[in-house]
Amino acid sequence: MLYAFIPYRPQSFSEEDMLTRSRAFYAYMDQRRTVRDFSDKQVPLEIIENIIKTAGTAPSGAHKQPWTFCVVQDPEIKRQIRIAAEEEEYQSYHGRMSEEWLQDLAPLGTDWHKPFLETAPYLIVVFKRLYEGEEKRKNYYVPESVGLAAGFLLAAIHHAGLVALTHTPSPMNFLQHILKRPDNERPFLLIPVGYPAEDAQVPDLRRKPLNEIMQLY
Ligand code: IYR
Repeated sequence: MLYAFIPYRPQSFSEEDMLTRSRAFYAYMDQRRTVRDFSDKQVPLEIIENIIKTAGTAPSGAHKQPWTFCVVQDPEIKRQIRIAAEEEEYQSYHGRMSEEWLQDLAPLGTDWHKPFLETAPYLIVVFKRLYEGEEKRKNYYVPESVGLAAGFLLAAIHHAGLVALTHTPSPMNFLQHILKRPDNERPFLLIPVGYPAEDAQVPDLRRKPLNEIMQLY
């Protein structure tokens, strides 16, 4: 069955306004930084709900929307997640990650301690959904779709004036168990969200310039 098709007339702008808007949006997005030092200051739940609604506007294969965003604010569940994540991360930093990987991470100064998993007011755990329903109807381009939604999520978090960390404890199947997710879901990203700590610092890194990331044909 074909969808009903309806007119699409998005807002449009003059070329001059498009230039101004695209420059301003780039400048704004370029201020986004991954943060590892969080304040414990509370954030109204509705802001998080709006952010997740925004993530849910991402395109997806066959419009299957193969994602679930679990929002954890309960301190006890955050504690369980921290304990489990730190156990895995301890193993990763002490033998599971290759020498090359550890060298690549060294400039970031990360280690197996993950206090932000308890400090941040919310943990958004993004799950990908491999299939739907009893009859296991397939979802398509699941990692691409969920990756796009996660990108929208990060942009919405930044736009709201909050900060986030895209955390990937590995392996992260403990999230499946702690959050009692169904069999068709797999954890994709663990994203603490909140305000930065007053003394938060970020590495003074540089983003690749346009000529290194764009090829014009
Ligand atoms: N998951 C670990 C290690 C880690 C891996 C990458 I790739 C990073 O960009 C950062 C950290 C951790 O969260 O510490």
